[in-house]
Amino acid sequence: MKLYGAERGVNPRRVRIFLAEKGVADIEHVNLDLRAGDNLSDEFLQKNPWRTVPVLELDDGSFISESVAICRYFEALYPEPNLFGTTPYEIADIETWSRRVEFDCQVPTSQCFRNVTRIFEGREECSEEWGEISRRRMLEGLLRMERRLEESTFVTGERFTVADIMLTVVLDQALNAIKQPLDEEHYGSLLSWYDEIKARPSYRA
Ligand SMILES: N[C@@H](CCC(=O)N[C@@H](CS)C(=O)NCC(=O)O)C(=O)O
Repeated sequence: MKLYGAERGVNPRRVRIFLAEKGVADIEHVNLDLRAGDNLSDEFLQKNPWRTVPVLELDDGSFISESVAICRYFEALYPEPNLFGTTPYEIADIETWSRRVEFDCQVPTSQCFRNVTRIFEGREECSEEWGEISRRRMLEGLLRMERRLEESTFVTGERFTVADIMLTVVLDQALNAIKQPLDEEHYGSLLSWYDEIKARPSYRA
């Protein structure tokens, strides 16, 4: 199997952390330079018409091209450690929190990053105003996660799941790429959770 990704892309990173948590190492990694437009080539278009990474190429020549779908594929191949839930309730609860992280936190964070830094200017319309609106939405989304983490060790409760991986890449992008300061007073539980996550070996993936 071959995994097409990009070193700094948040969605490829979700898959890399997921694989590290599963202990899966026998995958060939192909790194694309998104700023240089590697993902826009005709060759890559054949692999994923959406022109995004990650993309997993299977040994039979088929492709899976959504990060969560790739994670689900690996969960089915390697059920342990479980990251998507086991009981019907737990599966639904992890899905609930994962979607909250994606819609309330990842979407505005990504929109803030793309519009404030104008990283893909020339390929997409950029708006400073939309970047700043997205920043405020990102901060609101992260405050909701702060409230959650005041009462819960991990995003979905007392064990690490895929929802924690989703929040990890959001926080990385907010703090390191956007350089958004998050103060202890308002985001203390979120930052403590982040310290725990950064201590896991999978964080280096
Ligand atoms: N929903 C997709 C999103 C994939 C995505 O947007 N990937 C970014 C990198 S993090 C990308 O390939 N961007 C290239 C571009 O926008 O040109 C997933 O979860 O895999």
